[in-house]
Amino acid sequence: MDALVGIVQSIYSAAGLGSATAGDVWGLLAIVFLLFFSALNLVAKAPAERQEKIEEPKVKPAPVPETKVETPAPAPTPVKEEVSPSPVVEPVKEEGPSWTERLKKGLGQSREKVWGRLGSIFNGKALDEDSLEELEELLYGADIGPKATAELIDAVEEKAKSGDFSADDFKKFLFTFLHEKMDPIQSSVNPDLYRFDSAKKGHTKVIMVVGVNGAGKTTTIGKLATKLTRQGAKVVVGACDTFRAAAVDQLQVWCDRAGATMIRAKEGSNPSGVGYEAFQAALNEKADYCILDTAGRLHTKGNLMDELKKSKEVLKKLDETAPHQILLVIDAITGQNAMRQAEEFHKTLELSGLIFTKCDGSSKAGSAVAIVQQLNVPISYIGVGEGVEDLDVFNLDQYLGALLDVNTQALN
Ligand SMILES: Nc1nc2c(ncn2[C@@H]2O[C@H](COP(=O)(O)OP(=O)(O)O)[C@@H](O)[C@H]2O)c(=O)[nH]1
Ligand SMILES: [Mg+2]
Repeated sequence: MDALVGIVQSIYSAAGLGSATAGDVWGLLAIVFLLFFSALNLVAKAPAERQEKIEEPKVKPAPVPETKVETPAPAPTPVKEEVSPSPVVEPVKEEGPSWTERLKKGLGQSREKVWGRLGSIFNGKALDEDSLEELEELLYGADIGPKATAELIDAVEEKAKSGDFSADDFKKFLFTFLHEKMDPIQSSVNPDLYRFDSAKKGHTKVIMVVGVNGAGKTTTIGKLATKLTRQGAKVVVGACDTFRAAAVDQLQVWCDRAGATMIRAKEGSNPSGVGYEAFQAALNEKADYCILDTAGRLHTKGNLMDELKKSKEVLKKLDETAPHQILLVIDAITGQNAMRQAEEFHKTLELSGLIFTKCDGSSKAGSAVAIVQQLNVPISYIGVGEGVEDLDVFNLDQYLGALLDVNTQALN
């Protein structure tokens, strides 16, 4: 203690404060202890405060990752799934009855209401005047056209009068007669266009599809695109029906299912412009086919028919051999009016082929014979329903066999 008093006395003397006592030393010691503990306290608090300060930035940046997490939520991922329907649309399956069965069923009405009844006129006896008249009436009703009907009656009259014909003979006779009329024209169909040959891959063929509204153009193009892509062909479809948005959407669904690219109209485009753009896109993509779905129009509307001609001509700027096919879709139910449609479209566009649709819902399937004969244009495809499998390449033997209920194998 004395030593401490000495130290304090020397500090007091230096400061001119007089003599130091033991009480002063205790007081000073108490102050020193107080200062020491408060310093200790501060040191102990400091790390905790520092920790708080370090943790602070951890809390603050949280909103950033939060926004980062939120961003993908409205991001295009789910939208993309909607826009790209390819994984959503179920693949078209080849199922159900065979084509021959479908065709036979489809032509059932024509066969039963018209052609089947023809056979019943022949019962092995000679035909009298009444029976011949009935025959004539039925043939006119079958819509094979006045020319074929007149020729058929002439040919049958002599034979029938002699009583040589049974119902079966007559059917076979009809088969041969119609076959001879149509075969030279039908054999001009180029199968390359519908049966894809991978050896010719990359040479773009343009198929222009025309016809009146509701004939079945879009549906047929959808079926055709599906058939071609299934064979490994690359298909681009041009939606040239710029008048009806619903028609474009309908085509889009088919194209998505088929795996075909669809080219839509840009705003303000005219129909021939869309055809041109689609063909250009097909060439760029080295597609095998470019199928153009044109807007339906009445064959009597001159300005619309001219527009179609323009759409055809403009394609030649890209390839002077285009379009490689111009196909007229005819609804079989149309009957006699189908002939007038076909004549007008052919006059404007020089058709290369016909597609007969809805042969399943009509007893007028015979009109195909008259049109082929009159126009000298073959039937390329025939449709007997709304599904993909209800369309196939027109085969004359199959068609006549199904229409007349003749076993074509027995004939050969
Ligand atoms: N029963 C039947 N309906 C068909 C056939 N082809 C097309 N259709 C239907 O006919 C309607 C009109 O067809 P669509 O392709 O829109 O005609 P577009 O106006 O010429 O394009 C649609 O309801 C099709 O499903 C066919 O061969 N048979
Ligand atoms: Mg259409």
